[in-house]
Amino acid sequence: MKKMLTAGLAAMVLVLGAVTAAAPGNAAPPSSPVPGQILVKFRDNSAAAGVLGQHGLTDGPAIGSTGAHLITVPAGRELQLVAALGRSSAVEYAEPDELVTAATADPYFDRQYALQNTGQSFTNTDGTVTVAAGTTDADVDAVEAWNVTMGTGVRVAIIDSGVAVNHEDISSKVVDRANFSDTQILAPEDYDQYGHGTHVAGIVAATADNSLGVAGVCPGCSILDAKVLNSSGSGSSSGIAKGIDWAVGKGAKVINMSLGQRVSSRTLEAAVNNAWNQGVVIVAAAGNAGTQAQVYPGAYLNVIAVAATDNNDAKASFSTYGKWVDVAAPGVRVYSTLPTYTSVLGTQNKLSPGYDILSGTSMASPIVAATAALVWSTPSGTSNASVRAKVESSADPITGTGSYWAHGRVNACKAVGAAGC
Ligand SMILES: [Ca+2]
Ligand SMILES: [Ca+2]
Ligand SMILES: [Ca+2]
Repeated sequence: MKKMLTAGLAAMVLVLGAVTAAAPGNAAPPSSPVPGQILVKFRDNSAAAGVLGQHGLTDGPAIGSTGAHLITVPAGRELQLVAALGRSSAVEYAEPDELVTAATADPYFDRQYALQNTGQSFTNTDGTVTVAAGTTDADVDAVEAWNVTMGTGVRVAIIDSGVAVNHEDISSKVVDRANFSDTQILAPEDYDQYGHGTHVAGIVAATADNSLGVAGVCPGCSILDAKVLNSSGSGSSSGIAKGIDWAVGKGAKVINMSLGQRVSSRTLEAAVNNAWNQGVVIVAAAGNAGTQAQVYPGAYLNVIAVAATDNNDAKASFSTYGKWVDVAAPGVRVYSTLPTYTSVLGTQNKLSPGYDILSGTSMASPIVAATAALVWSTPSGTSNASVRAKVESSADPITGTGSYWAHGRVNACKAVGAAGC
């Protein structure tokens, strides 16, 4: 007899009946120069040394084929020297070397407090859910992490209800898929009729900077879509074990399981241990019971179990917690991709098609999975043990650390060794 899994771990969203629409926009920071250097192109390079010398500067290396030279200047004087050199007739142009941060030109980026919390409040597109202002920097510092890596090409397996095949912001990230559920794929909607896997996948890897929707925490990641939950959100230990094996064979570096069951399964544990022994980082939701009750696979030793926090870095009331839980991540009112057709979760929770909010440790787990994927493409990415250790040791020790969860709320910026966390 199959043991039935719980139907994903998304809690009901709260419908608050708010009426104001959120203004679209993006959170691109103002531009600023890289300290201590500027770019100068001379009309005649033979004049360079003389012109630069008048300002106490020396010539620097050429920038590829551009003809511009990278000139070292005293920090803080970049703009002043750009202006002064620009007035010289020997100079074709002088400009600051602009600090480039990951673009965030995704229309709903400002709803993604989990990635960058500026204390924003917002109302979802159809006006049914208002998210109250949170606490600045109660987030995983994803934008800062992207200055180091966007996780290009790292494969994350989403063991879930499938990923919609026609979604503008996530479907193209799926590099392979397989169905281990009892749903027969007869129509495009059957790939994720439930709606859970599409939301989880978007949290990991929605395309960034495409002027559409949202951004994943690991925008460069690829998705392996293992459908183990059927159109009602149910599956079996055996199905999930098959999904894990498949993901390992397809080169997954991280496996996310936003699902769980109350009873341990030796088959499921064996699949998890095999994946770990093959070098995969495994992440799972801690559960939404609001108690300390263990949930599997999250409770297995080789799985990072994830609790949910809100936009004030407080434990979500629904989140399972306890010392067996490894880390926390935002899981309350997380904005991500949804099927564009009517999904089961969408109907249950009165969600807008395309994008909307879901809450649950199901939403927290993929944030951690994506963070692990980013770490794989840094110098810490030498083994799954090393990646896991980095994700856990770099977490911010928010209130509850050591009791609600062992290691804190994850911080992608610190995990990848970026500056400005
Ligand atoms: Ca931040
Ligand atoms: Ca996008
Ligand atoms: Ca921070």
